Amino acid sequence: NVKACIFDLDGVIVDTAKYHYLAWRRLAEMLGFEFTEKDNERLKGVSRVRSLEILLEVGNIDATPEQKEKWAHDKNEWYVDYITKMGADEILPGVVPFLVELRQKGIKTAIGSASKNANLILSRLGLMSHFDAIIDGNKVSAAKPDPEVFVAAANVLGVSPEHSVVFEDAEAGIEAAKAGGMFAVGVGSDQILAKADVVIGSLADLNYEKFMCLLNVK
Ligand code: B16
Ligand code: MG
Repeated sequence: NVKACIFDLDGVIVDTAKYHYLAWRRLAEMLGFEFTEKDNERLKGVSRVRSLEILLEVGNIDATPEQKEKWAHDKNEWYVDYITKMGADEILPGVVPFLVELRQKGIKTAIGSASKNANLILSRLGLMSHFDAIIDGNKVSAAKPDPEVFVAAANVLGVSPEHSVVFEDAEAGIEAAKAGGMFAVGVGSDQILAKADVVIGSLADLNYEKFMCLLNVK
């Protein structure tokens, strides 16, 4: 039985994935190559530094550590510009009612995100109070697919991995959840998230009762 639900942030709780993409694409343009949405799939759930490395690989670009630091910094400035303009309408459908219902049923909730901007996003959208713990890219060192971020979240909640469920939109995140011994719910396309225990289109498809059914089907 489930005692904790741990949510990825970008792409599960808020629609920030598009802003990450716009900012990375702008950097690629500046460096003179095209960065497609398909290329961008590889960056989902991956840390900022690792994302930059993948992007440079796609563009076939060699860079010094100083250049890399500057580009990662520029990308983040553009990204922060976008997210500070976000409104509550960019919270993904179904998120708030599902969080409220989980807690009413005594299930703990946490964020397990690779982002260093998690607190900024959650406070801007008024979502902080819906979570019992927030573990983000500032608190862990190993990036997904390493399970560290989810294991840390379960620890803070005092729940063991087998009683924890992770919601993720990225392949690296699903791998992290499975490596941590947790049940993984993929949010998005079942082609991309084939390694998940179950896949849903969005949290709008779920309420507590349907969620319990999902867990039992597996
Ligand atoms: P930042 P998540 C991840 O967040 C994003 O999916 C990924 O695209 C991004 O590079 C990473 O956060 C780092 O974000 O640059 O804001 O520190 O999906 O784990 O919530
Ligand atoms: Mg994500």
